Amino acid sequence: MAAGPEGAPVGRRVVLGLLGLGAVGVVTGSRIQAWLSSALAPVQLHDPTGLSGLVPLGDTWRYYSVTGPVASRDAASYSLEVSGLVGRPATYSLADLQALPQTSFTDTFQCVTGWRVPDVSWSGVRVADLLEAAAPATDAVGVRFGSFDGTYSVNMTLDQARRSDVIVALTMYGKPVTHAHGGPVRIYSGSMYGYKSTKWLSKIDVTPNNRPGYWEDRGYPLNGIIGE
Ligand SMILES: Nc1nc2c(c(=O)[nH]1)N[C@H]1C(S)=C(S)[C@@H](COP(=O)(O)O)O[C@H]1N2
Ligand SMILES: [Mo]
Repeated sequence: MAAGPEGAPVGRRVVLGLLGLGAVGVVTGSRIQAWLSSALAPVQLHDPTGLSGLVPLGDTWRYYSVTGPVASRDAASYSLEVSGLVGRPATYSLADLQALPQTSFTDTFQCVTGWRVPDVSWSGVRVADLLEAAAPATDAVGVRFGSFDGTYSVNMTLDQARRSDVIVALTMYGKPVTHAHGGPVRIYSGSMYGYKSTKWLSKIDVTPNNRPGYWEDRGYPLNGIIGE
């Protein structure tokens, strides 16, 4: 598996230094992307053929895990817990999720570090539907997506999580989501950078706040919407 800057655990200071946040303060996702792209651009100068310039950061997948290898879960052992500040907590098996209405769309996958993969088809259950079934309490503010890797987490506001392109993804390219891509079930959040899409999803926790998740705690914007 390829290891990118997001493939290994790094300390907060390292990431803040990498992003230049210590000097410039808060920046938006698009500025981070622009900065990283320009910071990484010199790599291409070492390519005497110039061919790598045709695929600046590559239209190819990187497989990220901040925890290294993750034990796989199959259809029988998988479960997703929806809990927290809700009136109706629930636990879904993979079959339960497959039995719910599915949403499909094709989109460009975009990591904040600059790589992107066009024309990825996804299908799965809208997070909005699971939230509606769970009946969030009136004082609920955010949603925390947890992973069975034991470490990764992502927060969104309830409004963000209810966007129609935020799904609990069961298929990718028309097939079950592979383990490397966070299967059997991951989040795909279409209008947000890749770090908002929790792999190996195990928990949707409705929270009284919108506290930073794994990468947000290490310098990435809490609002990961592309272009904002
Ligand atoms: N559990 C978990 N989810 C994760 C990550 C991770 O390291 N662990 N990396 C995030 C980042 S930064 C990106 S760009 C995408 C990458 O998805 P992929 O590994 O399927 O290419 O997953 C996101 N979700
Ligand atoms: Mo990413």
